[in-house]
Amino acid sequence: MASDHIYIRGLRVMALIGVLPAERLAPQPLQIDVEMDVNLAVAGQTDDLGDTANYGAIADAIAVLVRASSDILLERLIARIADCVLSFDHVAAVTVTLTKLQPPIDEDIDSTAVSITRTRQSVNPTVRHRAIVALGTNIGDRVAHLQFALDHLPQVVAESQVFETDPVGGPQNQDAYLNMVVALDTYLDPYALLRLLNAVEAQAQRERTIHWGPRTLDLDILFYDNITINDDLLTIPHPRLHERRFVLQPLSEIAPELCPPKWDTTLEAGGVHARGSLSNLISTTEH
Ligand code: A4P
Ligand code: MG
Repeated sequence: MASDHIYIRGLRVMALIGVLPAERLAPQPLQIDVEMDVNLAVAGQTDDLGDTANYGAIADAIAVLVRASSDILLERLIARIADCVLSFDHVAAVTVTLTKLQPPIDEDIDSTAVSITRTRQSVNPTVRHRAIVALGTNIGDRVAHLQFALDHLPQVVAESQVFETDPVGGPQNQDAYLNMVVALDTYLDPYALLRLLNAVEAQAQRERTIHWGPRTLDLDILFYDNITINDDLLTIPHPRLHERRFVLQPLSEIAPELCPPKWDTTLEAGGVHARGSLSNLISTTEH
């Protein structure tokens, strides 16, 4: 374990949590304290945020996750917070303390709390997993939204070009999308990865108002290792990927073996235009 630490202290968020009927009805105040093991030596030399854990982004991600919680036990919520923190680069281990500031107990008591320590090893005793994620955006500064997503995803090991694509489905006269596909190396399980993607979407201020409507950022899991999931929360492989050139064209650049045979000749052509790499777009686009 590194002997360097970064702390987030006294993060206070209202959340729905608890076993009692009253606790299921109204959010209550929680406090989150986090101690992260991060090797600070490199950032100490380079002065570069990319060489350390970004505590601002981590605090935002925790707040979004806790606010959206409806867990019953502190034990469940704290495990999810630890997962979330460990998904950020450079965090080798984390100790989280989760405190109910107004516990519903008939005694004179200040607070109740649970605390856990998790390391990357304890989350993943075996191997890391390979996930393929599709990104889409058609509102505002689309290039910045893609970059925001890449900055907040677990380790990106392959990245397609960015494609400008005509909207498929949804309301008339939506603006064009930017789409791309990335491969991630992650120790998160599929559900923890989905929660992380939802938190990143929420941080990009996505509003889910219209089905298939315009969005600042949409993050879909296309594949996770070679597993199949089909339940209320997740469908993997993504059910509509075979119909969509805006997914298959970028996917074919980083994992052609995952595309259905002859997709390029059977799917209707057009509506998908390569715009080059994201880093190239960032350096050439005003935004
Ligand atoms: N969910 C289930 N499986 C998955 C998965 N594999 N990955 C659940 C991610 N989420 C998954 O998603 C609704 C719920 O799906 C999630 O809460 C999760 O539990 P959502 O993102 O809230 O809703 P949505 O985006 O409206 O639906 P969805 O299914 O993501 O829409 P699509 O199919 O991705 O279509 N045209 C162009 N050119 N480019 C686009 O990117 N995107 C769409 C959205 C439509 N037209 C487009 C594009
Ligand atoms: Mg989606």
